[in-house]
Amino acid sequence: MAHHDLSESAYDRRRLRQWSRGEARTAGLDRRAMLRLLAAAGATAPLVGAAAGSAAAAPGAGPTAPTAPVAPATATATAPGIVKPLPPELFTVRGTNAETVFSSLRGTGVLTPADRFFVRNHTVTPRIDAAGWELTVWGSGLAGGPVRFSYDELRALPASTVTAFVECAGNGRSFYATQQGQQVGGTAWTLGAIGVARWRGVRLGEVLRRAGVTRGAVDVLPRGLDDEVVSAGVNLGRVRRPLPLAKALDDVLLAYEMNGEPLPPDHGHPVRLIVPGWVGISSVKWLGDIEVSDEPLYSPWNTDMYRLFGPEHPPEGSAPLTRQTLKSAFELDRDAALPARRPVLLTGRSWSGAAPVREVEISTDGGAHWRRARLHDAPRPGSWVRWSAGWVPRTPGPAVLLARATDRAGRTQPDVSVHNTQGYLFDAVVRHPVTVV
Ligand SMILES: Nc1nc2c(c(=O)[nH]1)N[C@H]1C(S)=C(S)[C@@H](COP(=O)(O)O)O[C@H]1N2
Ligand SMILES: [Mo]
Repeated sequence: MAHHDLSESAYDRRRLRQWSRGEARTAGLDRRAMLRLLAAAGATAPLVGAAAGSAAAAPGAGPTAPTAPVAPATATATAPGIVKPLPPELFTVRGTNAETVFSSLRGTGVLTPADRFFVRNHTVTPRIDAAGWELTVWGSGLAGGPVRFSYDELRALPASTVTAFVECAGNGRSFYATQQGQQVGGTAWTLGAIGVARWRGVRLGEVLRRAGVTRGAVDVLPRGLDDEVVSAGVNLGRVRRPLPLAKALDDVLLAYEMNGEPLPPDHGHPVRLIVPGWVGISSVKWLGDIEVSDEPLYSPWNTDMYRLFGPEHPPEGSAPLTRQTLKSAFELDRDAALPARRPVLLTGRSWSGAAPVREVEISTDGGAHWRRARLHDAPRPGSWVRWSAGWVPRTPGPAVLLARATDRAGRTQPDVSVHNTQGYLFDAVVRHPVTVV
């Protein structure tokens, strides 16, 4: 298992080597591509010494923790630390987290309304006043000292919008146990640790350029303002996970709106990161500061966690996880009762972190026969497609529904997912039991 002493320096050096080798392979980004992106960025704004007018740093100011007022959230009866209501028809509470009840998405559009968007909190939702908040960008990868941006300053920068899912790396984890008989650790999500929203904000690349990112920068490390995470007696510090500069300069957004409204408290108010296509942990909520570094950075969230460990993976673990995998889900309760000889319209959604979904097949007889579902959305990267298929159940008794997606990168959901000890990236076809009555 991967739970070593996090402060062990030999361990850190080993991770350092893995990171510099492995990340480039997994993300498909090499140093040359990164330098090209950096050069393109330089065409619109100077790379060095480009602090934004009013956001310029006080010279010599240290990289101190931001000073936004943070108060503990009001506890709710069901999930301590989540602010929004969690009615059981919309959410299943799992510890500090709330999973979307997938059947509650039936009839909603591509965008997941905030009232049913899943919440994954390591601790509790902090209450942060946008007026007193600021983002600090600092580190050895900048030409000068720290640069601070107020909420209003960020909102005054050129805005971008992107429709993208946020999906937990552990979404579908419970099926390692229930479908494959394998033991895994972590929150026992079914398929509802995903939501799609239209995010509006400013490109991270824009902010990094204004902060004076240099050609020597390799990693950025966004960090949240929520409480420090204590796991098995070890204080891991505040939630933070390094991003390679190439991704940071590509399509990452500092989002301040979700579906046309200011970000709700549980989803990162006032500003969060959105890293399209990548595992949810990348999209750090309640952003407080971003370190820009001229050497690779580490945190528990890209060393011990969010990598693949176990017999089917290298002894030192896989490269840090980046892209999400491929999944499908029915908008139907498990064990739903369906009347025999009455037509039913089965609906659901499929999504992939690698490429738009190309095709969805469904089976209503446990996988003996397959047919194509009708797609209701133009396949788009970073989003999901809604689909439907008619069915007239004949024989009363138990039945198993299956849905299997194929994406334009050529990936098809397999029958079995490759096991890893922390239960990440489940991608196998999920068996959905119903009863014909
Ligand atoms: N600061 C902070 N950012 C965070 C987290 C967190 O606990 N704290 N959880 C991460 C994880 S594991 C996921 S899956 C997504 C969930 O985003 P959501 O709660 O808006 O659905 O946020 C990520 N960003
Ligand atoms: Mo997550």
